Amino acid sequence: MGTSSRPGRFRRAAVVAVGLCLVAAAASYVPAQSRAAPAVTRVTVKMFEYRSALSVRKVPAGTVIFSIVNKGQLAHDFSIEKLQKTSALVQPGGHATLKVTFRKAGSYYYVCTVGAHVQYGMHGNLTVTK
Ligand SMILES: [Cu+2]
Repeated sequence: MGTSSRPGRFRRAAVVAVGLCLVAAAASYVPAQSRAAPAVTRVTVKMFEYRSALSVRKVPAGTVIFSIVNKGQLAHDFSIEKLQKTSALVQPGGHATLKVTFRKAGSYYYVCTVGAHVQYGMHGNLTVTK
């Protein structure tokens, strides 16, 4: 005996193996949204004469997309000095986006580089956390 029951046992083992593979595949499947993608933070910057109002003062390290809206009567821009990242010049009523990647935590000084606007108050600090 033994030899006649082998094929059956083998088939059963194969079925179990395939079943386990399916379970493993299902367990390792993670929907795209919950995968650990690099975090992107969105910050709105409203500009007036003469100040820039950020929707948040603190962001986690990573990519930040600044949505800049000029609510003033003069053209303005938004610049992160330390990283030499400056938005396009934004006309009154206009908007622009600026994508900046902050790799290190710290304090990042931002300014409007137009004329003497920084001296009139268009500056501040954005805190980047780990
Ligand atoms: Cu300005």
